[in-house]
Amino acid sequence: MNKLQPIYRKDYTLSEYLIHTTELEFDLTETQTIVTSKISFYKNPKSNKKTNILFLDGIDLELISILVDKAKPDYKLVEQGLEINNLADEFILEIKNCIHPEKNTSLYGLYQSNGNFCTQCEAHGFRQITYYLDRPDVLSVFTTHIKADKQKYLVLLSNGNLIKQINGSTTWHDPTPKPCYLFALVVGNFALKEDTYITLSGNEVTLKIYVQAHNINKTQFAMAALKRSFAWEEKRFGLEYDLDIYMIVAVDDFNMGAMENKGLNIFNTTYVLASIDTVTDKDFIDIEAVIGHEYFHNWTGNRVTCRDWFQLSLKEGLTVFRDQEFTSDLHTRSIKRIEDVNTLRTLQFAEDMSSMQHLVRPEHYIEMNNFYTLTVYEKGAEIIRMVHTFLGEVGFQKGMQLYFQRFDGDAVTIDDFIQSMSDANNFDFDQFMYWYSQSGTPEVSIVSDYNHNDKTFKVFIRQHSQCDYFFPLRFALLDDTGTKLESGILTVKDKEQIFIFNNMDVEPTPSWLRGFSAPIKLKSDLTFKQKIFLVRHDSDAFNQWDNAQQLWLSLILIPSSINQDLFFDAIEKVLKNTFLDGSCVSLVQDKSLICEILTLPSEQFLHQQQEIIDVFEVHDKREKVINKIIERFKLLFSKIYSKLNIYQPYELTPEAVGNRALKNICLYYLAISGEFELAFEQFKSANCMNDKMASLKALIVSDNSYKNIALDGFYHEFKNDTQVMDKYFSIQSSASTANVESIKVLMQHKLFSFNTPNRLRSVIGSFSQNYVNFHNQQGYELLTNIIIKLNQSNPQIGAKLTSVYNHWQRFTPKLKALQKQQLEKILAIENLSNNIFEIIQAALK
Ligand code: 0A1
Ligand code: ZN
Repeated sequence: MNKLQPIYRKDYTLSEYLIHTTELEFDLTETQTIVTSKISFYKNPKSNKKTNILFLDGIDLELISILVDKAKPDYKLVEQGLEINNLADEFILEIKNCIHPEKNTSLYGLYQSNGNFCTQCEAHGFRQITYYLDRPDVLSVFTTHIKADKQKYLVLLSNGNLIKQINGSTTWHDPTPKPCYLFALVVGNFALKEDTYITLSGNEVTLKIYVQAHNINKTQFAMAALKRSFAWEEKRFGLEYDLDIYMIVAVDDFNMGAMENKGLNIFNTTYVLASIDTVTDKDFIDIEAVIGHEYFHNWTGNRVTCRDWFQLSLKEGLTVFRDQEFTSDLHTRSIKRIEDVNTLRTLQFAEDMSSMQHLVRPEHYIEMNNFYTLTVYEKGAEIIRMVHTFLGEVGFQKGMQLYFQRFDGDAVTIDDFIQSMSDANNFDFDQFMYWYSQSGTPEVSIVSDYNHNDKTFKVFIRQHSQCDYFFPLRFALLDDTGTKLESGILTVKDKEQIFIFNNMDVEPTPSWLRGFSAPIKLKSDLTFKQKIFLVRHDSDAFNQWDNAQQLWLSLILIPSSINQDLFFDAIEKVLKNTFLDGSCVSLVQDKSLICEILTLPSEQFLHQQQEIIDVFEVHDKREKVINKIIERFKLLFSKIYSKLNIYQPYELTPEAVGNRALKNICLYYLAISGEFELAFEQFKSANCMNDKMASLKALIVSDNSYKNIALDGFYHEFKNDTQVMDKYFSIQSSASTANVESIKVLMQHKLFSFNTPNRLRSVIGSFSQNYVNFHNQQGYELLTNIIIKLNQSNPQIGAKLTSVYNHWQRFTPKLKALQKQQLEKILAIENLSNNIFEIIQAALK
């Protein structure tokens, strides 16, 4: 097998052999791990090929012994695996092999984090543990025996139920058949937080969260969030947990956020540990969402899994949709929607414009790990959301029930899911499937015409893509007080469509694509005045925010195109909320929403709107608007700040979160205007990390006498807290004063750790988004050298960082040429990993 040959979706074939049971034994020591497997294979009854050959995946394994039905088989070691010939239709394979987790820096397969052992098997990590059919459509019951030095390692975990425990060894049995990507093993020393959950049908589930001992007092929130996840899943989806035990283990070294291994989730500590003193409001809500996400995978991903990895969005798009709904139900739905759409439009739309543009259901891959993307996850979730919008909650749940009825215990495709939705509701989704088979962001325009004489309001919708997408367009027609004259969902399916509304006594202001009902780029003919009206009066909070964003965008990029004073008058009305002096009643009551409205589009979002990305021009133009905002609103910000900056015990209620959000955005603008003392006061007196971070961010906007005092104070207070130190590094890498030299200094810091992805992300990842300071030859050289090192040590993270160059073709000529040179330099190195190769190849195509 040539390792650089892509794998194609169209080439999917059934596995010739399947597996009844897998018995594994792990003997872990400090210098090696011996894995013994006993696997019972049988011929796949669905396959009609006549073959007696079995290929098993295996990478970096030292084979010690192999037996088939107790005899030496006819086998050979081949690249990336093992081939066994002359096999019967049923047989038992016994293999012993050796691996070296103690040397594994890729954090893939079996590896160590702070001396503890753990695994990451999705997508193809199991083949780095032992020889196996490492594909998601081969499901087996697993039994796992673990042996380790009992003096050193007290905790020995695997999936399922603990069935035996004698000193220094445990045996786990997982009764639910699963693909090997859901296998997990954890061995080490941890402190345990324990609780129970009683399911709807009365089963008691033991909940366990394992963390390093010094973090045990930061597990309370995660445990409560886990219980909320169990309860929400029962209430909203009618789904219960199916084992007697659910475990979460938190490790510092993890490539991604978390992993849904059956009954034994492994988490990046970032998404478990939480306390008021160490995480922000957003962190709390994100942690709860990730805990929910992994739990919800138990049904959407584990009980019903993917047939092949091209179907990844089957589990991820659906599970992201579910975790978004979880957060929406528990917190403020409109704010959650604004945040999710902002992420989608900033990052996924950009991915769609980059060299890594791909389908939600990709057609090919070289390295599957490159496809855990915003497109598969977030756009995938948007597609599921459209299904939900078309069918409504009741219809959607009917579809889910049919899906589980049909496929529980199976490995299936996206088509199977959509077919269930379709059959349960008698709804035709044929044309809808373009969302999975067309890449890129659809562009749609909308023009309307009001006729005073016949009182009609005509709407012309036009799709500009190659194919005609089928999508729901949620809308309302508003009168001049913001009252709905008409509202609903238009089904758009043709290249051009006309909708006519009769009996419109007054000319309405349309509110289009409410709640962002489809992941499209919509151009409407709304006038400046109409947009201002919608910022103030739309009852759809998403559209209030979105219209404000459009106005900010115009003000930044083409200042002459809008009347700044009128826009600022509207912003002032939004700001002068009832809480201030009662004199001006704004429709906007939610302070989180006011904060969102006051937040300018990010530089990254602005880049997308440019034909040629000029990072310096975008930065300057954005700064100019920040200064205009300060000029006009400084006084008001001061008033709001002092009104809101009163001592209140910490709570995570929407009201309290909103207060802090609005207070802190005022502080941010005030700091830019020079009010550093105010920020420093807050830094000293803050009663939570949220406010502390906000003040620190305000203090580092430019050089001032408080900046270093605050940073040093922060360091000394939190130097023993790994999570907070990530914030400490990241805030410095993002600072307007950061440059290549200061980043190199950070990399010399005694707490910098090249092999810990969180730390690397907080320094290098953050710096790569510090556009004006990163985009120069030295910045690129720094990044390239890091990528070259990662190629050896951790190719997954290496590929992530290489993706920074995915937009190179859109930059100004000099930076474009420099980035291309970097790509070529990386391409030329020896032993380039598949991960990085695939990204570079796409970029240079
Ligand atoms: N399935 C996980 C994400 C994940 C994917 C790959 C990983 O390692 C290569 C780790 C985690 C999720 O969606 O949460
Ligand atoms: Zn997931």
